[in-house]
Amino acid sequence: MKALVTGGAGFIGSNFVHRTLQTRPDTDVTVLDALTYAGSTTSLDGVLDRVRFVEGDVADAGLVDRLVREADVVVHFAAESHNDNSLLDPGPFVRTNVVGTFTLLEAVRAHGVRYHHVSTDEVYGDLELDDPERFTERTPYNPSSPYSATKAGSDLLVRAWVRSFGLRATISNCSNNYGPRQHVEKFIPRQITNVIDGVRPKLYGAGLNVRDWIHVDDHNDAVWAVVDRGEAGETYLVGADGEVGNLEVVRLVLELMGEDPDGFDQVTDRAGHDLRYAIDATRLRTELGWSPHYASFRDGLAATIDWYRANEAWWRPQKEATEARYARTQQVLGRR
Ligand code: NAD
Ligand code: TDX
Repeated sequence: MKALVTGGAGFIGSNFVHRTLQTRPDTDVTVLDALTYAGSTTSLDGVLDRVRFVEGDVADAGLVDRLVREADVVVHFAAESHNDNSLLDPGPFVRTNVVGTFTLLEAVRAHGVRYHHVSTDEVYGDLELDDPERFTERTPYNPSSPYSATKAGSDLLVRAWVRSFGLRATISNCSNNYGPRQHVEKFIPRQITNVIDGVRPKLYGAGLNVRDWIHVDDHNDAVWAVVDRGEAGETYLVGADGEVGNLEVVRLVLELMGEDPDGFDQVTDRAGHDLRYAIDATRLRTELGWSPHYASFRDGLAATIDWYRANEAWWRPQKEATEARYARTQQVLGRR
């Protein structure tokens, strides 16, 4: 099978490429990635000679048309992915997430290629801490941030292209991923690399917010399950019953790294901060037979900490610029 993987030099996309070549070695993988600040070919170390790597933009219609024409399936990970950045500068989110997805859909439509759209649970907005219902495939869209609004927009384009043009497309909406090769701007790697640097972790507000953590390999196995066995035109939610509060995550990172669990700083909260995400993945489990392999968040987190300790050469180049961006975000928020 010839797979075109967009965003394959980013966190989830690069793990998808590694896992695909491990578990389905016959797959012929082409990666299309613009190598923004969030992408690096170092994330494909060890497999670069087994893939075709194309540096380019998913909104480049000519390039996208050429690559899609040659593929059996397109798996679309490329996106601007960080909520905090979308508060400072939403423009690239609209361009990559909305216009980029539109560009792919037009190419997929022209060439009749199977398309899988990787999306997020954030399109559903947030839940109260005591909401008895979790997100399901029937939850109405209600995004909060520029990031999640552009992801919601891209999902709706896919749904419209299915209905209007009969596209062979599926969508998966997953909860928060963790694991190796995640950019240090994101919550867990930021705190792990802070602790390695002797800097106290930064918790937004009181840390009451809850995220539903899933290991990136479990997410990527779900993506293949949907590509292989999902019904065209359908949406599947992906989650591993991994709800943990942010305060507890920070304390666990510190504890696992041999530090005082109370050795963190509380900083200005994120504007519009979603309170809680939680996924009901019954459909994926029952209809497609998927289940997660990482049973315990604690064990998965410990393995992730080991990875960051062993791979400083991978993350060190990102760290300074990321913390400078956070200092600017705090300044902007502080003036409100
Ligand atoms: P990431 O920011 O780590 O990687 C994004 C990749 O896309 C980078 O390699 C970047 O260079 C590339 N890219 C950005 N703009 C591009 C463009 N215009 N053209 C081509 N390539 C471009 O993101 P991630 O965390 O790996 O997320 C991947 C996908 O999964 C996204 O669509 C995101 O919305 C979705 N998702 C992420 C999570 C999560 O917890 N990280 C959860 C659910 C869904
Ligand atoms: O320094 C921090 N301190 C902190 O308390 C950072 C960076 C984050 N947080 C909080 C904010 C969130 O409640 O931690 C939680 C997780 O933050 P992020 O890692 O930025 O993730 P989130 O905003 O939940 O979005 C993630 O999951 C859904 C991904 O970045 C998205 O791409 C995905 O769609």
